Amino acid sequence: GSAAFSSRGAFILLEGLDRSGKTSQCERLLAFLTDRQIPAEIWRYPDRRTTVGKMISSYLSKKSELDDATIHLLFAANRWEKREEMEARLRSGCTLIVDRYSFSGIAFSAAKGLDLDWCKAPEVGLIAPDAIFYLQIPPEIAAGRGQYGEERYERLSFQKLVAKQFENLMNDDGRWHVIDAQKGIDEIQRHIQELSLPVIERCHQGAPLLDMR
Ligand code: 2DT
Repeated sequence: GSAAFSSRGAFILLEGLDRSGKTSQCERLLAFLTDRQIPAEIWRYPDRRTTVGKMISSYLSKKSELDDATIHLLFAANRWEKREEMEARLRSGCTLIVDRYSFSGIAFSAAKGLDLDWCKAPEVGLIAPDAIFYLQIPPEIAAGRGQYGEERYERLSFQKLVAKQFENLMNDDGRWHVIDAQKGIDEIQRHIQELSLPVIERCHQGAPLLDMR
């Protein structure tokens, strides 16, 4: 690109309930972009590989107990500890397809009854996504896609509360795209591809990185 612009990758986020199909859509989008020679990689949160991530993983698998505020801050810390690397990857031109981020962090904790503004506060200053695809599915349908695992939060009653919080977080700033997750895998993927390409193009043309606020 022109020296006047800093060409960068796009931050594309997929959010949704468990079983909404986020992970397969991330993988398909990666294959699509890679085919088109667009540098891209998948990131996911929580990143269970770090020290903080191991504490989160132990909590999720019920091997340890933490109070709601503490686990909330650990999830946020797990994003903060990757912030610098995320910025460097984006600035190097790589598009990041991210499986869950701050909105999962806020929705899951607010669903437990924590104050919404308190939940949002530790996210402020993180890098914000350029596009958010919310894979919308009625919690009952998601639950019907097979048995939930053993992890914490994998209960229909709680997933319903989380869905409400997600819907509350969406806004019309142009970054949020609600995708009907009951459509076929290919149709959903085509929709995500069509909406992602112009965003990636804009970022390559030098659109500034966004901050969570
Ligand atoms: P996975 O099953 O996708 O690994 O998610 N969660 C996730 C939070 O409560 N806060 C967060 O900040 C994030 C990123 C969602 C594990 C569970 O952790 C929840 C499901």
